Amino acid sequence: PIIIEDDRTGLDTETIRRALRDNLLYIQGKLPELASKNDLYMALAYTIRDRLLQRWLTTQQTYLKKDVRTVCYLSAEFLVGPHLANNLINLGIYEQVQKAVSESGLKLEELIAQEEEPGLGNGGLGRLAACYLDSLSTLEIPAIGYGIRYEFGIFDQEIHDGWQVEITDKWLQYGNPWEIARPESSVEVKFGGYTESYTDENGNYRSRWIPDYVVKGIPYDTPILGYRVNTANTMRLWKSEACESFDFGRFNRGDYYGAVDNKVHSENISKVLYPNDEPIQGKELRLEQQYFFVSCSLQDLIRIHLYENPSLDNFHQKWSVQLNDTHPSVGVAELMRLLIDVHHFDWDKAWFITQNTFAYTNHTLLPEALEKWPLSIFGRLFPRLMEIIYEINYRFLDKIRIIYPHDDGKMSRLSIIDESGEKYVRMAHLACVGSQAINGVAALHTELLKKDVLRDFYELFPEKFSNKTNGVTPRRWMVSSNPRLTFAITEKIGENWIKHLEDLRGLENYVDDGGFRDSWRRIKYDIKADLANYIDKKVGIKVDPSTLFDVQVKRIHEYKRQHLNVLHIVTLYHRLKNNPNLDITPRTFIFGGKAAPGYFMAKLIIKLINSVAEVIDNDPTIGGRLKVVFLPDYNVTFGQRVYPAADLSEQISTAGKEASGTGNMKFSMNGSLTIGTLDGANIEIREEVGAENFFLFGLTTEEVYAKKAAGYNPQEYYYHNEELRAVLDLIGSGFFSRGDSSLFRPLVDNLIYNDPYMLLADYQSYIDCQEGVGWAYKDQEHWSRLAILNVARMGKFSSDRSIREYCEEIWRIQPVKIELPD
Ligand code: 26R
Repeated sequence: PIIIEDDRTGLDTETIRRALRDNLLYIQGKLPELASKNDLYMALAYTIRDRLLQRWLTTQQTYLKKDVRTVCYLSAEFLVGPHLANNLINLGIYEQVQKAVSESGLKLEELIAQEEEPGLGNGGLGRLAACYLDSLSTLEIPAIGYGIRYEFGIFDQEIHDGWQVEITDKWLQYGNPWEIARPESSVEVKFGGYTESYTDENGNYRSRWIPDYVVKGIPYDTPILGYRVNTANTMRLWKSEACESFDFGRFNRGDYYGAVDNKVHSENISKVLYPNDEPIQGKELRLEQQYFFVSCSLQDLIRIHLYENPSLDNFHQKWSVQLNDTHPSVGVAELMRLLIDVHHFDWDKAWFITQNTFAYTNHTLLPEALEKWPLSIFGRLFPRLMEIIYEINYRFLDKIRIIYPHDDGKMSRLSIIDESGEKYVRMAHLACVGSQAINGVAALHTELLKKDVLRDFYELFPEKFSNKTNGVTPRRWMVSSNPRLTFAITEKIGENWIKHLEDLRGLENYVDDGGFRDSWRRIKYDIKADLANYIDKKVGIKVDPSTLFDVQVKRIHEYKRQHLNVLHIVTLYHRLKNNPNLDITPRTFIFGGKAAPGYFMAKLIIKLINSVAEVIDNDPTIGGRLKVVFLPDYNVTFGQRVYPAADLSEQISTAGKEASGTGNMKFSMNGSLTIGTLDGANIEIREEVGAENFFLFGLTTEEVYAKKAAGYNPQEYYYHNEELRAVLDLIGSGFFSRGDSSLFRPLVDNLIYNDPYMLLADYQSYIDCQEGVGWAYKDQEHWSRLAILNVARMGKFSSDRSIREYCEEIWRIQPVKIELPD
């Protein structure tokens, strides 16, 4: 007999089949014979969500009962990717569900492909937050991820005539089965207005904030299940709404449009993700977004805390709040405000709690990407926070004055307020002063933070600084995206590596096994053939799976140097034109990535890639030895397809510019070799896999600095390197732009006369290194050895390792086992 409970929780094929039918009928309201593929996907998603709910509720109940210490990850972005396949894998019911679904005449893979991914992030930072949520649950750490439920995530990218066109991402249009709205837990957030002082009933002198308007935040919760554990943590995203849908005062005065203004503005706050990983100067709405989700989250924490504790005195003992870059750093001032104005703490006690609650991760070295907000905007939107920040700064600088007497330079460099011209609030300074720990995301990055960007803070409190090298989750980036490789590995070394990635070392025993290398190559070939089919379907280009797949997927940025990759392609093309019988290793160059809509040069790079692709494709003398493909709309879903299919991973940023990179790790874990500079986590990847298994080129960070200091002149390279000059001239001449010599002029001139990212200085070294890659690939046995060794030595780059380090050294949080009731 099947009891009702089983239909919601049972994991065997028969129960799942029943549940699917049930959800289709009673949730989707569809008869099986009329159901669309999406109806079936939804029915399956609800079936799986039911199975998560029991674990989720038990997890939350356990946390409450045990009064645990919890980490709270504040992030403006969570780029989680599709949920269905990962939940199946983590629950351990992929096979049962596959069977249940196929009995209804369907393919599970097709239903999985139906899911629209939530694109609630730009790139690295947002995706890292998602990997960390996965690891937190898998390691059974009590955690909440707080962010914004953008109605429109990162835009969808189309390519028209070689140019990027942005399309609104309507990810919610068919509903989101993974979230649960909790309107009963809404909170209110103030904006604008003024502050006043008053004396309370006990004669205490206090401040209060009389806002201009108040916005309501409604939480939407999504369960994040760990791998083969019962822990399901919560990702809580806030949606903004107006407090009253109409302003009745205005409405009654006949001002109908004025009355809806407030509603429209309130709802705009969580409307859309800013698609920049570039500074967005003075966009008020972006600052409102940041404060909105941070205030909602801190109020939520306080409410949960007071539910379990008599006061907030021990707040910092129960919560560790991680600031994912400076985007949520206004939280430092907001927690002070809540403690002082609302909960009547005195300054010193509030400051002690605040400083011991927060920790700050920096994700970028680009000076232009360091957030600062004009005082004029900040003070108008948050008058009370402005007062608090002034007070924090005043007390902070008072201490500095004693440590560094008569050093005005020091004072103005450290100040939270930038007073060198127009006044700004420096968000990184607020984060540094208000946190107990500060970290970078790769060894080199942390060193550069200490030496350069945050040098004065490092001198002041060296004990706060540490490195936490990024990692990625092997559940999504190997098990889910690369089942064939997963099977091959597991067949040899068992499945422990999925939770203990260092165990991949065991693969080293098989590098000399010719049979293993053979099947390794066959698997890679099959995956490449799948991708080739997909490429043909998507963009109508035929690519040959036996060619070297050379892949660069990431946001388009000058510092990431996609155009250096193009210079290599044009160099090969130019050589083949001059010497049609030249023996080169046939390659397929695959690009993917979005450009910020306002970033002209990045958009021009996309156009250049597409233009070069077209010319090469239409040149019969090339005979398929070179192919260039730009795949539109790079996202998590496509990443899962492309990393497993790559032979070569392009990690070619100017040394000292890429904080860490995480794509570099995903490629390498899937058996692709890296060509890269000594930048970000590349350095540590090379250290792990061994210098002989990594294609290194380019200037080091020190050399980059030295060259800049000595007055870098790209023209010298242009004039002294004949091949380089020929390549740049070919692009500049209009050869790839139907004779239009003006189209790529800005790009070419920028390289010859300016070259801020030193492509020309690294050009020859890159070309030579690529030649080595080509030769190495010709020896397939040798290449397979290197690929296997790469995978075997990637243990360090699991996000489980990163999260363990955060837990031990910053959060001081321990796992809590979740037992399901029987
Ligand atoms: C201030 C502002 C508009 C802004 C600047 C930069 C907004 C967003 C960004 C993107 C940054 C923070 C980002 O994504 N950085 C990336 O973080 C990854 C995870 O740590 C790193 O791997 C990657 O090197 C880094 O560029």
